[in-house]
Amino acid sequence: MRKHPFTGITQVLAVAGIILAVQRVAIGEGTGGAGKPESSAAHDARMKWWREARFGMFVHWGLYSGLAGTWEGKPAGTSGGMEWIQQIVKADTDTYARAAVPKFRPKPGFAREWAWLAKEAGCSYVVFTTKHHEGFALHDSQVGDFEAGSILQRDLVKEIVTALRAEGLRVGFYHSVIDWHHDQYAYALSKQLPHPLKGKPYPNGARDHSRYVQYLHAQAEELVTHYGRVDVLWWDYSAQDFQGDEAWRATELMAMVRKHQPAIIMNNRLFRTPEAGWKSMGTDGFVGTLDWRYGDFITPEQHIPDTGMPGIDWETCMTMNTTWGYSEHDHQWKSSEALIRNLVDIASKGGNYLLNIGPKADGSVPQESVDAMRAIGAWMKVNRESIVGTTASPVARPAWGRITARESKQDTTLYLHVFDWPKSGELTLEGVPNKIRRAKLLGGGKLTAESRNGVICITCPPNAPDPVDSVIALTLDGPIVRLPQAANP
Ligand code: H79
Repeated sequence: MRKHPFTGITQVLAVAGIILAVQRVAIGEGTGGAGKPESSAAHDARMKWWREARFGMFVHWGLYSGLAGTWEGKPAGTSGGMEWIQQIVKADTDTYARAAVPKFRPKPGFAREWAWLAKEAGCSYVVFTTKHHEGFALHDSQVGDFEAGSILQRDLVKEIVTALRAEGLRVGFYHSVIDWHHDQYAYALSKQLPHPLKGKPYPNGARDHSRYVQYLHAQAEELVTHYGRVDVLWWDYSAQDFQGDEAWRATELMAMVRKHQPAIIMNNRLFRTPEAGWKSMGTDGFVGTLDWRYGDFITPEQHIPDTGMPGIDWETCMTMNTTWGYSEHDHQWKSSEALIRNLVDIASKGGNYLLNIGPKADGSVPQESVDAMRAIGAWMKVNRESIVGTTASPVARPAWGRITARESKQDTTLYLHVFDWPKSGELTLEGVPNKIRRAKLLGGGKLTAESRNGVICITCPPNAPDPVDSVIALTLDGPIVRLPQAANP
C-alpha cells in the first residue's frame, strides 16, 4: 500500500548508486555485488545448502491465476504459459486488471498448504513469484499501488514466507524485471522482450525508463529488507538487445540485494551475454561457463541438459503440465514417474530440479499437482539419501538408469537408480575397480554384490521393488577412479 511517494532520500541514493556503478565499470571490478571479488571458498560456502538441496518447488501465482487461461469466456490457449495471458490477448494493463483483479481472492491460510506440500514432497526450498511480467506485486509495497497491500489489504509475501519458514524451508523470490503494468516501462527499447502493447505508441506519451528502473530497485529493496532472510532471488528475464546495466542497472541492483542479504543466491537472468552463461535468446543454449558477477547459477527452462556442467551450478525449472500459471484448459500432466525420473536424471548430472505448481486464485493447488508432489514425496521418503546431498555420477551413465554419488574420505557410495530392473536377476556396473564394502536396497531388502573381472555384479530379487526407480546403495572403498572411458556421456 502506497503511504508516500518516492522520498528525496530514495532519489539521492539512486543517483549515488549510478555514480558508484559507473565507477565500478570504469575500474573493471565487480562481483555481482559485493564490491570485492568473492573467493572460491566463500562462494562454495554460500552455495552449499543449494547444492545439497537438489529439489525445490516453484510457484507461479498472480492475477493471471484467476483468469485461469480464459479471456472473455474463451480459452486463450490450451497449452503454454498462461501467466502470459495478458500478452497473448494483447490487453493493456487497465483492461487486464479490470478482468483479473476481482477474481484474485486468496483464501486464509493458503500458504500453509503450499508449505506442507513442498515439505511432504521432499523439497528443501520454495521459489515463488513476488511479481510476474503482469507487474502485480504480492507484497505490501510503499512505492506502487498495483500490489496486494493496496488491492487486498494483505501482504501475501509475508504470509507465504511465514508459512515456508514454519516448515523449515528455504525461501526464494522470483521477481520479473519485465513489467507490463508500469507506465514508465519503455517497452520500445527492446525488440526481443515481450509487451502487450509492442509496436504501439506509448498511451501516456514519452516514457522515462529510468523511473521504472528506480521503482524496480525500490520494490526489490522492500523485498530483501522486510521479510527476514531471503535465500534465493530468481530474476526473469533479459534479452540480447536489452539486458544488464543498460536495461535494469543490474550490477547495482545485485549489489543492493547483497548488501542486505550477503548469503543470497541469485540466478543469471539480469543479463543475456556469454559472460553470464548465455548462448542465445533460447532457454536451452548455454556456453558452459559462468562469471559469478552475473549470477550464481544458470537456468535451463523446461529441459534437462544432456550432460552435467562441471564447475557450473545449474537448475532446471519445469512445469508439471505445460503452463506455469494456473490454466483450467491445460490437461497435459506429466506422470509422477516422469517427474521422479527427471529429478533423478538431474541429480545424476549435478543439477537442481525446480518443479512448478500453479495454484488457483484462492491459493489452492490443483489436485493433479498435489497428487504428483505426494507421489514424489512417497518415493523420497524411501530414497531421500540418494538425492539430497549427493553429487553428479562419477561414472558413465548405465543403460539401466542413473547414478548419484556420495563421497567421504574413506569410501564412496554410489546410488544405483534402476529404472529398468534386470530380468536376468543380475545388474552389472562396469568401470569401477574399487573394492566392494556393502550393497543394500533402500527401503530394505538383501542384495549380494561381487566384483568379477573388474565388473560389479549385483544379484537382485526378481521383481523391481519400485517400478519407477529402485535404488541400490553400493558402498566402495576409497574414491572412484575416473577411467577415461567413464566420462559421463
Ligand atoms: O515464469 C516462467 C515464464 O513465464 C518465463 N520464465 C518462466 C520461469 C518465461 N519467459 N519467457 N519464457 C518463459 C520463454 C518464452 C516462452 C514463450 Fe510462450 C513460448 C513465449 C511464447 C511462447 C509460454 C507460452 C509463454 C507464453 C506462451
